[in-house]
Amino acid sequence: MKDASPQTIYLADYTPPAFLVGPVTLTFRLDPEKTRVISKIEFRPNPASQSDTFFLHGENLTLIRAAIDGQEVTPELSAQGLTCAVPDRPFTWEAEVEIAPAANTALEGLYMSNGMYCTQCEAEGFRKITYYPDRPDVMAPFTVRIEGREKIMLSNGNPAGRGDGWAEWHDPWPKPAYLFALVAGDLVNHPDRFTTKSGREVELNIWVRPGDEDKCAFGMEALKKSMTWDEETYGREYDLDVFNIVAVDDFNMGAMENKGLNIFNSSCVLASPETSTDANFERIEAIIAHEYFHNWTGNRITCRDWFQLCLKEGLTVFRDAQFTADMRSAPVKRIEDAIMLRGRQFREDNGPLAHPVRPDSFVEINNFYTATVYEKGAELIGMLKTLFGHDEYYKALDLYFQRHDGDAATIEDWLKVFEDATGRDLTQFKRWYEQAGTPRLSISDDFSNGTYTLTFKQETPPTPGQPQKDPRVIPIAVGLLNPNGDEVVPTTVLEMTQAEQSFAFDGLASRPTPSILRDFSAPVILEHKTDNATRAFLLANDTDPFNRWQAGRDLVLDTLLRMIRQGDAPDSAYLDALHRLIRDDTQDPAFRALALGLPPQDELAQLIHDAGAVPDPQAIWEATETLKQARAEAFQDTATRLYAQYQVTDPYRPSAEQAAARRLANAALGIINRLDGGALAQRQFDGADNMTQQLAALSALISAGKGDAAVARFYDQWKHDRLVIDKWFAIQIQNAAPQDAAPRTKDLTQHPDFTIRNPNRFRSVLGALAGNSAGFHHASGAGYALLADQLVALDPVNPQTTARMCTAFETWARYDATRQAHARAALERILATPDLSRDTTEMVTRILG
Ligand code: 0A1
Ligand code: ZN
Repeated sequence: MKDASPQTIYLADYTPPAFLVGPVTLTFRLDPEKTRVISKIEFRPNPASQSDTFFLHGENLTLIRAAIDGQEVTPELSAQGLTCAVPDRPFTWEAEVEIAPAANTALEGLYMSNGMYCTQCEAEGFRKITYYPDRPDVMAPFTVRIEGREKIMLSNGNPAGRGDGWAEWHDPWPKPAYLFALVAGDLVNHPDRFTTKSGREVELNIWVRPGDEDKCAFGMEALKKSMTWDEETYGREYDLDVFNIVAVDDFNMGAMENKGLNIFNSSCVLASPETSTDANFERIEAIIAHEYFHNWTGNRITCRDWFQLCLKEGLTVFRDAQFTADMRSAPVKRIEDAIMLRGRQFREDNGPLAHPVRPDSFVEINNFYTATVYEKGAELIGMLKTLFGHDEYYKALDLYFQRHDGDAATIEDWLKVFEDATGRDLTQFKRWYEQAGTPRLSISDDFSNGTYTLTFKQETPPTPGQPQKDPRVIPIAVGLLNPNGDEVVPTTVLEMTQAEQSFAFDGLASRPTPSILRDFSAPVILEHKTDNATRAFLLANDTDPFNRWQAGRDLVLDTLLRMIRQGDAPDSAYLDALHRLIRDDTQDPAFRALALGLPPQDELAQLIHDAGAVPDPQAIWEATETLKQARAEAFQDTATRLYAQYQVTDPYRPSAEQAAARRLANAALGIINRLDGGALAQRQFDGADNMTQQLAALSALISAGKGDAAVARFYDQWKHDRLVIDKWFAIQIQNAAPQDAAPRTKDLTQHPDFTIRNPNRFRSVLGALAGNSAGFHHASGAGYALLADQLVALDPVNPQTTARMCTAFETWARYDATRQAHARAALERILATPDLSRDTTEMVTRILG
């Protein structure tokens, strides 16, 4: 049954394009208020299509003139595009349109950021530039001429000439319109070169606003490492003479993989030790890699339609995760990814916005750039690699590149490649792409006559529109440990295919301790009723670093849940086990810092909800505070030692090793800070020569209630640097106590540097509020009301960012009646706003359920 809404688009309705496109020539006459776009496009009827309707997408365009084969025509215009009578043979389409980039605050299509022209065309932004079949299965080579007074004028592909007031670019690789890009402005570059393995000389540039030149070196190194890594790991070489990256301040997402001209949110490329944290450096390296890797997984092989988004995104996220694991620490990366997946994707899968990795319908595709499509999509690739092993995985990938280069492909094509390369049937595996929801895996075991049997049961709760779920293929990596801590059975991948299934291990002298779901081998929730002694044993002895960390996490969850539910005191066995670990200097400092991390309060709320109770965010916050205090008292001496021992004395480098030391030292600072009233934090703040140290100290000072002077000084020091000021806004809200979070946020929205026009700034303030779980969900409803006010104001300016931020409300139905009433009122108020965008309407409607 189809939705009554006329705008819902269904995967099942896909039909091939009626016309195919040959070379595209575009001329831009730049002007902030009236840019002219002149297009010349070769069309030919598509023999694979039943339709002869000539339809071109186009939104907010003023059509000046249109012609077919040189003859003026008068197309029929609508809000979505145009139709026109055309000959039944190849023909040349020409059009001239006018657009107003300076008035474009939605940041889709051609817009202006700080006086610079730039574009964002994914997913459907090209139709705001000119009339075109704006769908990813229509691919063409582009030639672009830019006319303007800007010093630097860039587009996709290779430079094809430039002169006074003009520049030309030619992109020989057929591409869909969503990969089109244009940038023009008074930019400066950080140049470099790269020679590909077959000897192609590539000119590399990072283009930035004057003043940002000194923040490009790290990004450039990351780019070169990515290029080498993709050659060595996947055999993929770069295919143009230039690779340009541009940093833009006003950008809705992280970055965009436009062919040969990646456009980055400046926060995802600019880096310096003074202004960026270790975490920023790691993220920048990963995003540069991600966009670069898209050149093959996304650009050379693209998606047939937007339902196939995970084809490029899941695979590219998987590839960037492999890259980070290779560049840094693989276990640390895996643990961080699992934390992120549970925090964002499991939450999505569990709520009103749950959707399959490959959705089968949407209203606004921009609302489907989600953790499910990206991160769960990447987990599915990881499971294929685990199931088939290294060699078969790369055999399949070679076949994928060979078979589909130049194609707009589907998930069916992708799975067929694996089937053909491995001889296996993936019919059941495909359910991972089609069924939403996180499977829950419960475990029981038995030991008799030397045989140890593990029995697993899988169950996926219903999700919107999908009441019934079928069993999935789940790769469960398992190892068995002896009572003395030795591993008796090394990691073995069990392939679960049934709703309930047993696996036996024989020849064992005694009952082993199982280590299940090693390296987080599948994106499932383990329901393993084990005891704390076993968890402490695994924390001390497991050979799998992920499961060692998981054992620690299970211990802390157990104590926190008992504190919240029963008012128990912090568990001393947990404190002892953690203390043993952090004292052990043979352990990786990054791993110890991760073990000191506490579960997100939102995740605790979800667990309490899953167990059939109503979570109280205030009680969760209080328990977390009590536990932190107990840890501080128990670990004081160790923390003092660790803080001193892990100070980095060498000059700052954003390396994994240095970052690990700073992370552990800053975790120790957080502990000491609870006992010394902020004295050490003040010393660190005063002496810090890098942002990692300075921000950790500032955060500690605010938590200790001693932040006022430091907050003011930090602002004074950094008021010229927009990215640092984003941090300044966020940290004050992240560290606010529950009752202070909304009032503090409200004050900050009145600060002269707050603006809803810049997505980074909006997110740094309102995103920080949404991330302060007890503050946002405060029983007063002030958090909900404030976010609703701001979203109502933002929607007419920037629908895409408004819609994304609505996800803050996705868990509203977990809470008590008072909170629910406040949340519902806030959501209904948003929905009742006149002329609310399609983006936000879809999100709020789905969230309300
Ligand atoms: N494809 C980009 C992310 C991106 C997606 C959508 C956008 O506008 C709706 C913009 C950027 C990536 O995966 O990096
Ligand atoms: Zn991507």
